[in-house]
Parts: sequence; C-alpha cells; structure tokens
Amino acid sequence: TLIFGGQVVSPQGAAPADVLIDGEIVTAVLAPGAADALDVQADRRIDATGKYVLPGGIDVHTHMDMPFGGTFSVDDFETGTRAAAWGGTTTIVDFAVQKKGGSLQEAVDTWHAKAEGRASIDYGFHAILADVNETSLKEMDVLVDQGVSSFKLFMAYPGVFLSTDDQIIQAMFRAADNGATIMMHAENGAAIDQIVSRAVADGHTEPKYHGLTRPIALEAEAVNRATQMADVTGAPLYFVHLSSGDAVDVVAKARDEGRNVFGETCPQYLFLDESDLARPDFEGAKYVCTPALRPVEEQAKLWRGIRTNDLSVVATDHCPFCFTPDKQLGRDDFRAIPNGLPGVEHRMDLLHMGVTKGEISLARWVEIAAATPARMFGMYPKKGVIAPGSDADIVIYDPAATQIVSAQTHHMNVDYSVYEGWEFTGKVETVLSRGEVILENEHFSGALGRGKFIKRDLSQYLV
Ligand code: DUC
Ligand code: ZN
Ligand code: ZN
Ligand code: ZN
Repeated sequence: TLIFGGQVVSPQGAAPADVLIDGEIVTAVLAPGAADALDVQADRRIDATGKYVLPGGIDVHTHMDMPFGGTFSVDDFETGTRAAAWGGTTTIVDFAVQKKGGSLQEAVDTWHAKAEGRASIDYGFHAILADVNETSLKEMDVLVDQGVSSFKLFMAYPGVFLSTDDQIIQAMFRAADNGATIMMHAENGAAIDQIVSRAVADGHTEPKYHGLTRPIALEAEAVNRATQMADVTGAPLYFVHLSSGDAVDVVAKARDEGRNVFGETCPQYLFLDESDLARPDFEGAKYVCTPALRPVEEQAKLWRGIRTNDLSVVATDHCPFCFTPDKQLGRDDFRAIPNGLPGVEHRMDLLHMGVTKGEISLARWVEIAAATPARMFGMYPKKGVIAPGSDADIVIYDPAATQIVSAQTHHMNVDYSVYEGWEFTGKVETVLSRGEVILENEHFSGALGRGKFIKRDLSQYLV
C-alpha cells in the first residue's frame, strides 16, 4: 500500500511525504515523488492530497465493560474499539480491575476474556490495584513480565478502590524495584466523603453537588502527597485525569526537579466545565465524572500545562453510562450516579480543535495523542510513530471537513453525547490498523477480534 500526497505529522512537525506499507508494517517514508522514481509497485494507492497522515491515536485510559456502582460501563471491547477507530484511535490501554479479595492475575485474565474475539484494534491493559496485600504486591512482578507494566491506585473512593497511604507506599516500593509505572487517581477521598455527607444531610442531592463537594484543593493535596511518596520510594508516577491548574503546578515542580512524575488530562477538562453539572432536568448527571468538571478558568491552565509538557498525555477516561437507565440511579441522590463520560470517539477531533484554536501545534497534537502515550507505556516504536519497522497504524485526517456531533450518529453504545450539537472542524477519513484499512468512505470493516493484545515494556520515559 502506498499513501501518497499527504502531510505526515510527527512530534517533529508536518512534512509532505509518502508512506509505503508492506503487510502490517511501514517499510518506508519517502519524499514526495520518490516512490515513482524508485518505481515502487503498490497494489493499492491511497490519495491523501490535502490531508494529514497521522500515527493512529493511542488512548491509554479507557474503561470498557467495567463494573461500577452496581452497573457496567456500556461500551464493551466490540463497541468501544469500533468507536475508537471511527475517531482515529488505533490502540487503547484499558484497566483490568482487581476485585477485593481477588488476585491481579484473575483481573487480567478476566480482561483478556472480555477483549479476545471482540476488539477490532490493538489493546493493552493496566491493572487496577484495588486490594494491596502481600499476594497482590508479589503479583505485580508477574504481570510486568506479562506486559502489564502499569498499576493504577486510587486515593479516592473509600471502601471501593481507595488504597491507604501504607498500601500506596508498599506498591510504590514494589514499582521502584520492578520498574512499573504507578498511575494515580489523586483526590483525597476520605475528606471528600465527609464533605459529600454534609451536603446530602443539608438536602443537596442534585448533580451539581457532585462538583461542589470535590474541591480542587483536595486534588492538589493528593497529587502532592503521592509525589512526595514517589520521591521517598523512587517509583515512577503518572497522574491520571488531572483537572486543575493547582494539581498541574505540583507536577510541574516535581518535573523541574528532574523527577519521573508525569501528568495526563482528558478532553472533558479542556472543553467542558462545572456549569454543565448544573444543567436543568437532571441533565447534569450526564456530566458526572470524577474528578468533577471544574470552573471554566481551569481550562486555560490545563492547555498551558500541555504546552509546557507538565501534562504530557491526553487520554479520555472513557467510561460511558446511559442517561437512561444508568445515570437515573442517582435521580434522588447524586452519590448514586455512575461516574464517567463517553469520549473515546472524540479525543483526536477535540485535540485537533486545540490546534485550530491555537492552543497547541500540529506536532504537539500527535505527540500528546500518540507518540508520548506509546513511549510512556512501553509500546514505542511499534506504536505511536510512522517509521520503517513500525506497525502501520495510520489515520488519514481531513482538517477541512466539518462534522456535527450527535448521539444519533456517534458510534459509542451510549444514549447521549456530552458534545451534542457541537461542530468540529476536522474529521477522520481513513484508518489503517496494522496495514489493514478498517475505516474508509464512512464504512467500518474491522473484523470482530482482529485486534491483538500488546505486551508492553516498561515506560520508555524513565530517567
Ligand atoms: N472516574 C470516572 O469518572 N469514572 C470511572 C473511574 C474514575 O475514576
Ligand atoms: Zn480515576
Ligand atoms: Zn479512569
Ligand atoms: Zn444503553
């Protein structure tokens, strides 16, 4: 296959080039016209004139088919990976959830069973450490050898996922030994739960109180606490879904000291805000995720963090629940609203809007959405770059096309969109996964189960 006439985008910039693919692998990136001069024979030629040619997006934070609050996130590996591909994402890394009293291996085996035969793009797993004990600590080493090289801990959700400081520091010591990355959900959950109880006791049960009871200060406090524990233990630390400027400032300070501390944010924190939680008729429930959507002025601080690389990855935290019936569970009490937003399909487009609005460069778009996620989670250069020897995971993106987002037309298995009616400039035109065209002409053809598990290495960002 030869993709010709496009602008190939990488973290180094955008340049006209043609991409030659043999089977599943990129074999050459050629100067325009070189393919003809070399008399390259291609069975298939794809015209990318006027388009960007991008490494496929890598979303390192998704929750497919995840049990939560008495229900399950509504995208499984079939619908979720298909929706990802429609939006230009060709790799996801999903979270295998350890049960209390269960093993990490059981969690990963369960997730393999969920993904196998269903995923249409490649996928890896992180493991959620929900029960840190002697056994699960030992299992961390075993999972690293299986290519599950990152572990998420929660400082939030007491009684469900929360790890106490003694558990966190043990997991960090282990990670410092085996090289795994600790991923942290940083919010002071014990303190937040008290604030939540006080609000409910005062009769404040509407969705907007989900936001009002989770102050930024208690995110920044947890980020600081985890950063200090990482310093003491030497564990590599990656903060998931940072939502506020104060949290980014803590990460920035650690990074200025040369530490292995990294930050991720999500499109919802860049484009939505706390006013969405106050929408009438319980519509605010559609916007309940954790951390909560913030005052609008936080958005500019997050964009700045992306530019300074204190936020180095943008992932979705895709965790969709239907408005009916799932979100209705919390009609009378926001505590019962399942936490999470649908987003896996829109990340590339939203970040492209960051380019058109002048927040980030084209090169930075590809860096935060593909190249850095691949490096951060040990998949580079197989994934995250268009270069000889890399998997031919490629997106042809039309920067001039426009689209209007709607739950009627999106591909996620959820009955609403948080971006309903938004007009995006830019659109995915063609998607290749390991050399196979899986999306073109508004038609998806990726077979069920064609996606493969990616056995990941350790982070390639550690100093
Ligand atoms: N936040 C969410 O919004 N959903 C799932 C888990 C989480 O931390
Ligand atoms: Zn989280
Ligand atoms: Zn998450
Ligand atoms: Zn549904």
